[in-house]
Amino acid sequence: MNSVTSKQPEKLNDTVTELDALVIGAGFAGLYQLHCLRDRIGLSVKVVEAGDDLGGTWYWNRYPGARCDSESHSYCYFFSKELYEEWEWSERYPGPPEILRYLNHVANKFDLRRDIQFGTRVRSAHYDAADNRWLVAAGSGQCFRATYLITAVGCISSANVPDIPGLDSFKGKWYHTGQWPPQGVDFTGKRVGQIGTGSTGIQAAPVIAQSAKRLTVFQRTANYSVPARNAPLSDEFKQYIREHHDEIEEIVESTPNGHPFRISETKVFDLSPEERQKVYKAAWEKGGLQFRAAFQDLLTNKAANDTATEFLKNKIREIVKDRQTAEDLADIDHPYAGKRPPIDTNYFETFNRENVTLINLRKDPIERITPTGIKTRDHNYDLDIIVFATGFDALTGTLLRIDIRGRDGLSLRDVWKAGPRTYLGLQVPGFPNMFTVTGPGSPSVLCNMPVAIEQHVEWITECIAYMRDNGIESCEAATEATEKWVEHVNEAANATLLPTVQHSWYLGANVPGKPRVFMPYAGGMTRYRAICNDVAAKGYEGFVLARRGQDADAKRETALNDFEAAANISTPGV
Ligand code: NA7
Repeated sequence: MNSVTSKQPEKLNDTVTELDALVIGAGFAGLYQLHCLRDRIGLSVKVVEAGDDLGGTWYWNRYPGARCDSESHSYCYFFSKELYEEWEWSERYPGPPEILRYLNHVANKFDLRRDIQFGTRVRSAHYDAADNRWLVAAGSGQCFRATYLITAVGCISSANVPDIPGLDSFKGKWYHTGQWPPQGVDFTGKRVGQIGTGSTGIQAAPVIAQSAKRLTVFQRTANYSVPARNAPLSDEFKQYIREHHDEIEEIVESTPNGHPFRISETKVFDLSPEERQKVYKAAWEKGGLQFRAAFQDLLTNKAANDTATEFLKNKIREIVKDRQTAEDLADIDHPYAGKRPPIDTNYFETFNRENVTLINLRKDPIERITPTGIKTRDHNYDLDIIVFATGFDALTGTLLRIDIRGRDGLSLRDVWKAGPRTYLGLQVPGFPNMFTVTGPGSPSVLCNMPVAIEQHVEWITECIAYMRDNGIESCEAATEATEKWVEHVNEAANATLLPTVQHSWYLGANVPGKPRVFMPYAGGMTRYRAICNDVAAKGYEGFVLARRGQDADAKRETALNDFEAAANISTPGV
């Protein structure tokens, strides 16, 4: 697609702006979506963003130790070779400041800021069938009317602060890692309690421990972690990156997780125990998510996975000096990578510090927060600061906080009451012309995010271009195709060990009351990309593409009725 002259947003009055497309969110997804729709196919587009600046996840997640788990030379856009070659990453894994510098560079290069409105949180988005427009209202009192609504809200952007009794009474300060104050937090001389030992807690604890007077880590579920082995990139590697855009892109597009390394073709039991140990040792030394790629069958064969868990638990026992602490840290109840596998810098070593204590909540659960700290069943911990590294209402939380209503007032909250149902993670029946970038049912969080984002944004752009070229007014996932896709998402998950972990956020289990449905597509990015391409090549098979007119209205009506019947829901009034 070539660059074209784009239309301008039109202000209908002081509060209403008319657009072709409204994009919600100015992270990796929203920025690229704006560029594609505006500069490649000439639409009038606005991005609205709740934060005061761009960056999405990286705007909010500025907690101590925050760092991307994907390697920098793959945690970026590939669509522009010039952009890829001119940007120089400094470390193996970028931290928020460097990622934000990168995204600002992208925004400047493609002149994106002029069409982004910051500090604007979307409250509602209602589809008006008579006009085939989305009416979107923001907290600022502003409204937008757009033909296409594209949600680029991120998968892990709604903070999950657990409802522990007494939080309001706490006299100290508390923070959630996903809503970190831009000015930072000074831990010097403070007694800090950290709740949560997922990827975030594992990154944060070593850094907090360096300045806090005392750090008490409250662990509910023990977790594996592999050293990240972060380091500055060598000049040689920087040159390799500059000169190998096409090759690196080919790798990230042909591996199931979108990372710049291939998964081994060797199965665990193809090797003798000694040979296997050598592979694990080498993977441990190499560090990072590549550990998961050490064998082909780690995520599909429990016995194979057990060999990895044994290796990793032994590493914990080797590193951590206090026997009881080591046992509490190594008392892990799920397969390796069955939950999102963390990578770290000195996490287990941190428990050898004199000022750090681990509390095993499985033995001594939190009862309440008091004015002076945290009370577990058996102890009181006096604290000045509580850090909630307690994760997110992932994949659906941010979308469901917006009052999204499709045809005839159909509410997304009702439609997803029993868990998200989408076609390809891209659309929901009853919500014409609404596209969800990395929505539930797509690989999303099981993939290196920018790779998943680029694929979705390009697919959506091509779909909209096709609609316009063919006089199509609305595109809507068909019910039958959606039901089949949901089935396939379940099948793909069940072919792995992932759904066996009952307390995983992939299943929504971390948020009380959230339906337990395995949300991301575990069939691999490569397979998913091929499916999406095939759907497009067949004239958007599984989508109802409608031209304006009675015939189209009838088709939409049928699609909606089918969907309601399948989901067993009634259509609420507007
Ligand atoms: P995660 O992976 O959801 O981890 C959250 C942690 O917080 C995890 O250890 C939870 O224990 C713990 N948690 C949550 N609620 C509570 C309560 N009420 N009491 C005690 N402990 C609690 O979130 P992260 O931010 O670490 O990582 C999210 C993603 O961000 C990550 O996967 C990367 O993709 C980047 P649990 O395991 O539920 O027992």
